[in-house]
Formats: sequence, C-alpha cells, structure tokens
Amino acid sequence: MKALEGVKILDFTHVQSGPTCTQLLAWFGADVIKVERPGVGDATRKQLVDVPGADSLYFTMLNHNKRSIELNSKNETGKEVLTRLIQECDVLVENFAPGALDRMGFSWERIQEINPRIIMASVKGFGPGQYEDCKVYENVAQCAGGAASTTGFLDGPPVVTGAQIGDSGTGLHLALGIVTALFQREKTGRGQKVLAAMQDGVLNLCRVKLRDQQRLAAGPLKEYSQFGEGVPFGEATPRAGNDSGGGQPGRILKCKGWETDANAYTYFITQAAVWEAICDVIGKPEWKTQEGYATPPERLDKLNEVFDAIEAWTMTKTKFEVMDICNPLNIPVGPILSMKELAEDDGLRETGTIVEVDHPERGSYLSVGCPIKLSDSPVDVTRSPLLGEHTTEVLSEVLGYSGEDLDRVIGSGAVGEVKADAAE
Ligand code: CAO
Repeated sequence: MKALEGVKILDFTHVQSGPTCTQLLAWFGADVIKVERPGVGDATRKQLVDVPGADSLYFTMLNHNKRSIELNSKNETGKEVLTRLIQECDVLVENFAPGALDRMGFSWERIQEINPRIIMASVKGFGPGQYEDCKVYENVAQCAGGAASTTGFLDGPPVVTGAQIGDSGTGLHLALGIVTALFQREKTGRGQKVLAAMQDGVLNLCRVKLRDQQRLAAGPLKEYSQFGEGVPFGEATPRAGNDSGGGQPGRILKCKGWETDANAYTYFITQAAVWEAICDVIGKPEWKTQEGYATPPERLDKLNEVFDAIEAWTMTKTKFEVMDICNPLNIPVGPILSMKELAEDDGLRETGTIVEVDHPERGSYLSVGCPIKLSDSPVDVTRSPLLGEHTTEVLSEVLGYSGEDLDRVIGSGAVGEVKADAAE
C-alpha cells in the first residue's frame, strides 16, 4: 500500500512548477490524471527536444507515474467531462496564468458547487496584490523573491541559481499544502483552496537573507567576507559570493586539478568546534593559540587570510582526498560535484535518487527519483504517459462512460484522436 493510495488528482498543470508537485503526489501513491490540450499537450513535451519525435526529457522527467487524458476544456463536451472529473477527484491542481480557469467557466465557486470536498491547489507567480495578474517563470520568481539580489559576488550583477527554487521549490510547497488540506478534510469534510505563490516560496527559501537585512540595523555583518575586506555595507543584504550564510564561515576553495577541471573545488567550513583539527591539517598549528586567530570572533576580519591558507592546502589534494582527510576529523567539507559525477554515482542509484527509466519513444534515460523516502510507502518510478495515452481508460474506468455515451464523447472531438493502442 502507498501513502496516498485512493486519492485522485485532477492534474491541470503544465511546464515545471505544477508538474513537480503532482509527480510527488503520484510517487506517494495518488492516481494523477493529467489533463492536456488535444493534439498539443503540455508545452514541455516539445521543448528542448533531444530525440526527434519523442517527448522531451523536460517533460518525461517531470511527469512520471501519471495518466494522460486529452481534453478540450473549452468546448461543451469537454466541459461536461471536466465537470465529471471534478466530481470524482479529491484534488484539482493547476498552474495556469491567473484567471485562465475562470475563463474556462470553472471558478472556485463553481468548482465547490460541483464538489464541496475538492481541494483546489494553485501555483501562481505572485499572491494577491499589485502583481497578481502577471505570468511568471522560474527566473522571474528568483528575482522577485530575493534570491537573485543576494546571489553572486559583491562586484558583479545579481545571479540566478541553477536550482529551480521558483518552480520545483514552489511545487514542493504546494504539495505540502495539498496533503495538509487533505488531512484537515478528514476532520471537516470540506475542501479548500490552496495557493503557493512563487515569490512567496522563493522568499521562504531566502529566509536567512531577510534575517541579515534586519541584522544590518545593528551594524556590519561580520561573517560576510566584505567585513574583513573593509568594504562598507549598504542598505540591503548584499551578495555574499560563496560565504556560508550561517554562523560558521565557509568558502569554495580550489583543489588539485582546478586549472583544467571546472569542478575541482571543495566547500570548506571552518566550524569553530574543529578549529584545532583544521590548523593541524593545513600546517598552521600556531593558529590554535595565537592571538587574533584562536577564537571565531578574532578571525572574522581575517577570513581571506584564513581561507587562503586553507586553499594552499586543498590545492595539493583532489576534492575527494580533501573529503577523505577531513571527514574523519569532523571538519565539514563537500566536493563540488558535476552533473556527470552525480549521474554516475552508484550510491544515488542504489537509493533510488537517480533512476533509469525506459520509454517507448526514447529508450532509456536517467531521472531524479523521489527525494523523500517513506519507509512504509516505497516509490516505483514509472515512465511519463504519452499524450492522451489513457483517455479511453479514464473516460470508462474513472468516469463510467460506456457504450453510446462513450462513443458520443469520443466522437465530439473534445478528447482528441483516441489511440486504441497507445498504451502498448
Ligand atoms: N483545453 C483548452 N484550453 C486549454 C487547455 C485545455 N486542456 N489547457 C490550457 N488551455 C488554455 C488556457 O485556458 C489558456 O487560455 P486563455 O488564455 O484563453 O485563458 C491557454 O491555454 C494558455 O494557458 P496559460 O496562459 O496558462 O499558458 P501560457 O503558456 O500562456 O503561460 C505560464 C505559461 C507558465 C507563464 C502561465 O501558465 C503562468 O504564469 N502560470 C502560473 C505561474 C507558474 O506556474 N509559472 C511556472 C511555470 S514554469 O514552471
């Protein structure tokens, strides 16, 4: 048995933010029925195509374990089928541009009329207010949520991060909102509206930067490298390069081979508790007791000197040797791993964090499996559906259409061209 077995999700999501949410729910056992525009489908099916004619990795990696039904929600029969789906499902998840569902004729009020127990969960770019009508993509959210202004180096422009905190991050927030609403429904019997705005999600992940914004009022942020460099602080939380962001100073440092390998680096944290071990490892035993170096506050204005000395040592070792030497001493370090190294990591494959999936159009590909492991609800990652692969199955098995009624719906054109053998 899976944790969310029996929960039916009407998945009206597209691109990345919504699909990451419903993919998680599918991995936890929910029956996720993805509704797609006939003949077109989720736009990502045909974005960044690497195998001509096949669904892109962009799509396949975000839509595992789902069923796909083609449905034109803007014509009469399509609306009839959508209404039936709303009646049958526990949750409707969507990340359309603001107002799109209302324009289809499915406002929250109408949806509640159809099924008072349903949970309607939405990703939008912004919450209610000035920007609520804006369309938003990943990097816009990173910029509007405070990530870009606090990422990068002091002397450079704002930088966006490769981690999709706006899309996948908000998908995660939404998934938590959905299971929480399902839990509350157990007691109240009522559905509710769940909103995760991308700006809010990014800001939540940038919480420590808002912490620092307020600390500025009490003086310079002494753990930031710019403090030791004598660069004055301005009015807003500055970009901090690779500074650690916490109370234990850290940096990215070069390792052996950095001249030719773009990822021959390590993250190194000068945790106070292991300062003496660090001094011994890098060949600076005198720093253990020397005035100006022995305690964390004394070192804050010398971070460049300290990290230069540590780097002189890390440059004599590979990033993995640094780890092998430091880990037994409890010195927190981490190699900068490339995507190639992660893809080839046997340990990640053993835990199911990296999975190899077979697909009829594209053969085998790698994906990121479920990052959350439940001991009593194991995850089996299955391939993403072809467009409309389960249209007939959903119409008959989930919605109970049969005989002439089924023929009428199929003949109406509302559900695309039904492929009888699509699932084979
Ligand atoms: N049948 C008929 N029409 C359908 C349909 C279906 N099955 N599925 C979608 N449509 C229609 C929508 O109703 C909408 O029509 P209207 O413009 O007439 O209302 C139209 O398709 C386009 O939908 P959209 O505006 O959501 O899509 P877009 O490509 O123009 O915008 C995006 C994409 C992501 C910018 C926008 O959806 C958005 O801002 N979403 C909220 C924030 C979000 O999730 N952003 C992250 C996206 S990437 O991870």
